[in-house]
Amino acid sequence: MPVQIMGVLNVTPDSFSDGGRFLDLESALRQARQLIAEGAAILDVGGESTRPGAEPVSTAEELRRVIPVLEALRSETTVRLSIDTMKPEVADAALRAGATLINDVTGLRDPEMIDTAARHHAGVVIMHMRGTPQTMRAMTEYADVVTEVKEFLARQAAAARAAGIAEIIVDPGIGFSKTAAQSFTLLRRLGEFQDLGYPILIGPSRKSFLSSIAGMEKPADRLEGTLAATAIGVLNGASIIRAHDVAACWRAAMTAAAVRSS
Ligand code: HH2
Repeated sequence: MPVQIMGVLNVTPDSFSDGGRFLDLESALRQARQLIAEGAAILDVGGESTRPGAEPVSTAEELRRVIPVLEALRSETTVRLSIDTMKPEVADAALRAGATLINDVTGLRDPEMIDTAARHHAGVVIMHMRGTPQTMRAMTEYADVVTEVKEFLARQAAAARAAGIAEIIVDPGIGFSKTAAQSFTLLRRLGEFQDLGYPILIGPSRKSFLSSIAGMEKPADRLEGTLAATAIGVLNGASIIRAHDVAACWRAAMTAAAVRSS
């Protein structure tokens, strides 16, 4: 399976690594053009931070942040547009504005999200997380993290299929209701998710699980860790990497893809 990079475009004041940088339309579009030039096949536009403890955003505010960006991008590029949201109303408006993929970090737990994707013939990224970004830090007790995450993804993918959704991508949710050790385990055992039969997406980019390693406490110091995680993920079967540093991740992913297919 070819490997693609999904470039992150956070139109938020508070995202953990790039909050506040792309809040106005012009800087968001400039960043989008940069990500496309670096090789992003998909742009993932988000208007609400999901970092641990982030403040929830109203539907109106999230729409105000993402819809103008999606509309402008749709008129100037053919790159695939994804909406990173937990709200069916935001997903619906985003799909009408030109997105074709819903990236839902709550893994379609809201049945309304499944209906929205089916109605628009959109693809979905089903990500595993327990609780919400506000509560997930205290929800990291698993008998076996891989087994439980796989079971959740299988169940949600089956519900999506039953609703007629044709394109399903699964994501174990690195850093979401996982300890650092559990995130490392998910990367090491990512190959086990191939049994599900769906393309696998991972989002290790700049995440705090890397901060458990000396020298990577700050998000700005996590590029090499991100690239190592990217390469391991691709070697273990990931076909989409969600990334802030698109050019670097693309090179790391292509190297791992060459090893995988050798
Ligand atoms: N990680 C983040 C957001 N969305 N979606 C998927 N499918 N997988 C991920 O791992 C994932 C995601 C968190 O990263 P970021 O968007 O940079 O931060 P924030 O949530 O603070 O905006």
